[in-house]
Amino acid sequence: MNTSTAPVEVAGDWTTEAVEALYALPFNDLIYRAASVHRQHFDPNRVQLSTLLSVKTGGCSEDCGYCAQSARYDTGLGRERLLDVAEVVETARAAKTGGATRFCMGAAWRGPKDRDLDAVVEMVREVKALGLETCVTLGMLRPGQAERLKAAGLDYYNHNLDTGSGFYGEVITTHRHADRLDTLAQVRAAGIHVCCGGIIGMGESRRVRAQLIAELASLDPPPESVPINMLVKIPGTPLAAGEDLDPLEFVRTVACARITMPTSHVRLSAGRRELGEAVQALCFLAGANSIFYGDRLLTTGNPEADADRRLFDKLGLKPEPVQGRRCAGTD
Ligand code: SAM
Ligand code: DTB
Ligand code: SF4
Repeated sequence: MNTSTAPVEVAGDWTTEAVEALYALPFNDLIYRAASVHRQHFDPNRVQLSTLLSVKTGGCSEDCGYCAQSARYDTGLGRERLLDVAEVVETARAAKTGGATRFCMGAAWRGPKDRDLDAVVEMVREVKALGLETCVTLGMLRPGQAERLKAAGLDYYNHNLDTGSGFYGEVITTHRHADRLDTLAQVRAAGIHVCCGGIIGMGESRRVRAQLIAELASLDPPPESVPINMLVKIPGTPLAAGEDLDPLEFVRTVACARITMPTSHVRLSAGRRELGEAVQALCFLAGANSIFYGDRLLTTGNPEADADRRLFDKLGLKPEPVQGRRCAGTD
C-alpha cells in the first residue's frame, strides 16, 4: 500500500514550502515517489557520464566560501595559466575513449574577458568535433559571449545557483544571486542548454535546501542538467570547519530534485568519494542519472574510473549513450 497521500507528480511552480513538505516525507515514501517519477521519464538503469577538466585553475577574484580557487583564501593552490587548446583536446579524446559522452571545461574566473573567450571558443569547437557534447563553466557572461559560445558548438553552460537565495550572501559577497540569474537568462536566450544546481552541506538549514530546489525547479524551463554537490571541505576556506551533513539528507535532496524536475538529468556531483557506494546506490534509486566520471573534479579527487565501473557492474547500471533519453524532452 502506498501510504503517501500526495500525488506522485506535481507540475508547475514549486514553492519552498512544497519542497519542504517533500523533504519531510518518511524516507521510504520520498524515495518511492522519486523512483516512480524517474521511471516515467528515463531508463532507471542508465547513467550519463561527464568528464571535467579545469582549463584555468586558481587565482579567482571571487570570495565563494567553499572554493579552493578563490585568491582570497590560502588553499595551497596557485594561479595557473589557461591550458593550450591542444592539451585540452588530448584530455577530451581520452575522456571519450574512457566512455564519457560530455566534456566539461571549467575556468576560475568571475567571468571571461573577450580575449580569454577566443581560446575557449576554439576548445569548444575542437572538443565538439571529437563527437562529444560540450559544456563550459566560466562564471558570469557579458552580452554577446553566450552567442559566440553557441556558434562554436557549445551544448551546455554550467552556472549554479549554489544555494537558496536567502543564504547566498552568507557564502558569497562579491556577486549576487541576481547576477547568476542574469547569466542564466543570457545562456537560455542564446539557445544553449542550462546546467544549474548547487551545493549542500555548507551549514544551511533544510529550509534553505528546499529553497534552492524550488528556485531551480521554477526556472522556466527548469535546467536540463542539475548537478547536486556535497561540499568538499577545502582547508583554508571559510567553510572548511563546518559540521558534516548527514548523507541521507543528500539522498533526500537528490529525490526532491528528481520529483520537482522530472525530465532533467540530476547529477551526483562533488563529494562522491566521501559518500561511499551504498549512499550512491540510494542516490541512483532516488533518481540521480548522471555523474562526473574520471579521477579528478576541478582541483579535488573523484572516484577512480575503475571503481565506478565496478560500482556500475554491481548495480547493473549502464552508461547512457549521447542523447540517450527514453522519452522526448527538452535536452
Ligand atoms: N567560476 C565559475 C563559477 O563560479 O560559476 C566556474 C567554476 S566553479 C568552481 C563551479 C561550481 O563548482 C560552483 O558553482 C560550485 O557549485 C562547485 N564547487 C566549487 N567548489 C566546490 C566544493 N568545494 N565543494 C562542492 N562543490 C564545489
Ligand atoms: C558542478 O556543479 N560541480 C563541478 C562542476 N559543476 C564544475 C565542480 C565541483 C568542484 C569540486 C571542488 C574542486 O574540485 O575544486
Ligand atoms: Fe570558485 Fe567560481 Fe567562485 Fe571563482 S567564481 S571563487 S572559481 S566558485
